[in-house]
Amino acid sequence: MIDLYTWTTPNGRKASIMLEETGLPYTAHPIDINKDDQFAPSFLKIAPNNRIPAIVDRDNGMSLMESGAILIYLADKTGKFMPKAGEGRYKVIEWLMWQMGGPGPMLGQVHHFVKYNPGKAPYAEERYLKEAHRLYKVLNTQLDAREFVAGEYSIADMAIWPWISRFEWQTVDLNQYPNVKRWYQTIAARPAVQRGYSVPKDTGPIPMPA
Ligand SMILES: N[C@@H](CCC(=O)N[C@@H](CS)C(=O)NCC(=O)O)C(=O)O
Repeated sequence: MIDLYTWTTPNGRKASIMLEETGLPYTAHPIDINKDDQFAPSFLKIAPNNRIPAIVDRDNGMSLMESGAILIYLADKTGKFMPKAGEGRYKVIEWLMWQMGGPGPMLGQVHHFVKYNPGKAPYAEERYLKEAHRLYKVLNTQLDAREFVAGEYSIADMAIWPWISRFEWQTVDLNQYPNVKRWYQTIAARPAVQRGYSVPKDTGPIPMPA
């Protein structure tokens, strides 16, 4: 049994989608980051960076924060969605790290400046939108000859997809990136992804491109 501490954000959904995909039993505990639940001393004991997601594995008592670490842990625990060794494993880690260092922080800045504070910082809006389009182009190119980013459907796809699901916030037209659009729709159709998207509460249907 896994305890998942999460909220309805891209980083949180990575973990709930993986838990749904693996079929591991888990309990979701909402950490409402709009109400500062992430600063509660009980949460800081398992997530000292005061950010979601975090898990506690009741099988061994281990706690983990950082979505990338959580995905690797759950893949290793179940033997699913990441090769156990060899080049395939490192390709999955490569694209997982690309997400952690690229789309996560950069698209997060797009949400901050373009969606929530438009017109306040034109330089930042231009800078982060330019970077967002660069990252979408990289992803589109990677998906040119592949169905998924690193071979088989993996934790790398599960890490990237929730960030792309905010394409409307990012003012990105997925029709500009046809491989990303096809990949996005394929993953959105997975029942486990649909269930994981609604954890810890339903926020409406998955956004779909026109
Ligand atoms: N690198 C972290 C980032 C986690 C993160 O930024 N989580 C956001 C929600 S998506 C959060 O908890 N924000 C709370 C806050 O800003 O105080 C991860 O991948 O787990």
